[in-house]
Amino acid sequence: MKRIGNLHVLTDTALQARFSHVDLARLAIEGGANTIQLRQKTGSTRDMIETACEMKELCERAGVVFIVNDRVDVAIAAKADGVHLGQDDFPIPLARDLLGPDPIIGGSAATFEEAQKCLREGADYVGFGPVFPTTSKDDAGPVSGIDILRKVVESIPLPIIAIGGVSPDNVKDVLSAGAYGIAVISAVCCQEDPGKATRDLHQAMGLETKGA
Ligand code: TZP
Ligand code: MG
Repeated sequence: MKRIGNLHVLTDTALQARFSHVDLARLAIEGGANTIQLRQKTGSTRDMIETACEMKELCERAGVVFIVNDRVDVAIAAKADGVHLGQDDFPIPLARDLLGPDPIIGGSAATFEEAQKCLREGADYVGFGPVFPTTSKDDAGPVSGIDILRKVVESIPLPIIAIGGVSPDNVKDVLSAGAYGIAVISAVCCQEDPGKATRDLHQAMGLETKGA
């Protein structure tokens, strides 16, 4: 299986302005994130490529997986480890044609049927959710809850990354349902200290600290 990582931090500069994407990547890596996803919905492509290249370098040095949200072109330009695609984004089979077999392609699913579609189309993992209520994504779709997450985990033979309202308080429930890992925005990016917030998640997940 490809190296996917189980603690994904999605960097966000729309919900907060104190930290840049690169700041957030650095702090999240320090806190124990093992996958970083650049998630930027606006702005110039050139700026985004520059940011992605900086983030890729940081991640590579730390042995952390680097994924670009939505933008196959930016992922290619920055030699990212992969791309994360929603149901209305660049189609997964076409992305695979462009990227080749090795890069990671993650697909978003809000329902069981969408998770099946991700599998059919050749995704390497499924970002499933919102599992819990979230205000970080306007069109996040219905909240699945833990029971549907469990059904997806039991029926879809791919790593399932739970997303949407995941925090240190509920991460244990998500993992108990069988999720391979979690992806978060606000639980890291919108906290006073994103490094500590990542460490809190890391600890709540029971992950081993590097060098410990
Ligand atoms: N996809 C489904 S919910 C969501 C995305 C990108 C937002 C997750 O953000 P948060 O702040 O971790 O709930
Ligand atoms: Mg998308």
